[in-house]
Amino acid sequence: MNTKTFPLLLLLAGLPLFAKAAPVVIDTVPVRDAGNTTDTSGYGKVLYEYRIGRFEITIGQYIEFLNAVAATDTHGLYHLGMESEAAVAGVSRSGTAGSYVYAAIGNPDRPIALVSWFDAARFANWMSNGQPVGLQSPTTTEDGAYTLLPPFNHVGFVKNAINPNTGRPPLWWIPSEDEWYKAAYYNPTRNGGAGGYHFYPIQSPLDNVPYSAGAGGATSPDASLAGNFRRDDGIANGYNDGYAITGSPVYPTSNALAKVGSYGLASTYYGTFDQGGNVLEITDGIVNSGGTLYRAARGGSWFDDESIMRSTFRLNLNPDTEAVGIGFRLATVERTTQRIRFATPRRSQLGVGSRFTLGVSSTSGLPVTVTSSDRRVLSVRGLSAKVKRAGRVILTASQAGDEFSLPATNVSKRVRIR
Ligand SMILES: [Ca+2]
Ligand SMILES: [Ca+2]
Ligand SMILES: [Ca+2]
Repeated sequence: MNTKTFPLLLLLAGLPLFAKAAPVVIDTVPVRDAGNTTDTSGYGKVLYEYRIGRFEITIGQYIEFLNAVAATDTHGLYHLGMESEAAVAGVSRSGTAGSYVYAAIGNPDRPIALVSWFDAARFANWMSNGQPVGLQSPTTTEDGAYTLLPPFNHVGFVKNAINPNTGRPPLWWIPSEDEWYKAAYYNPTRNGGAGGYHFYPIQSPLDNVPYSAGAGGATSPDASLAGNFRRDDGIANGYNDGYAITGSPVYPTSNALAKVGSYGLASTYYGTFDQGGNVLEITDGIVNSGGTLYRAARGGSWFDDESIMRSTFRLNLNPDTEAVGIGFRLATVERTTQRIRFATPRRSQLGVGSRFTLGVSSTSGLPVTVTSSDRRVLSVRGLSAKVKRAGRVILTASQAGDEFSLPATNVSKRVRIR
């Protein structure tokens, strides 16, 4: 073997380690304006920047999850209604326990329904753990963003500060009620730029009541005010005819879900879609109602009328409740900026034959790479520099960032060896 092909073979041999299957990509939007005011409802203030799913988690994304961790479905991530409930059917299951396989029924870009807070938490764990494949265990679904221990019938689970599987903060989680609420209703341009809230999760200037209309909202008087929810004005005119997708007040015996984002003109200020309607969304909020603790769900569903979409309404959910109108979206980190600190090498370090350690680091703590413009003058290996001969060289420090940090701006130093 010659030395030129050796590194290539090494790379190929190592490839499966890096080419880890991560089929689920969740499109997210940044929610900035940290430290915004609270709404009169008491919700919506968030002191930090974060990101939230542009769309509800889809049937297609949930199928990837099921096929990764539910060959044996220990914790009931699949619900038989995902095949049998005509209004929301989207996932079929074949095979037997130990070798279950899941496939889409109809359009996989519709939201997944019939999931509980625990299903959402397990999906968030799986995403935070890098989408591993295997049995439902602490390294796949049972730990990560949430450490889930039986019994699975109460709300006493809070988001971990550190994911034990990665040693870093969880990358994905169920949005807190404030995170969900701010993304849905807040608009920093309202009230002459002082910021304020919309009444529905649509940035309508006058907070008009939305129209119930088929996907796209084209038949409604205003597609920027349309959504998938139930409203009936008793006039058969293509909108407000009952259930939005079927256009009928009769409970649907066919699909009632819209493809996520299909009301493309009816977004929130931050650019999320369907926070009102389609599926009601589970949050991490905990509600004490008459001494019993529930999870808060918001935004209403295809099944609900417009009152459930209002900022003033929240639904109290048992954490193990699964229903045809219930789904979720996830939140993730907004990557922070980082800087490189790079101390100029001292003249005493720059004699020919000298070796020294480069004084370079990043504010994120991530390792910094330094390259030399002329390795015949000064070579760099790791952070060790070796001065070889007189000349001029430019040392460039870079840090590419990771899931938590943006790339740093490169820092260069001109060095002259005498
Ligand atoms: Ca379930
Ligand atoms: Ca009508
Ligand atoms: Ca929704």
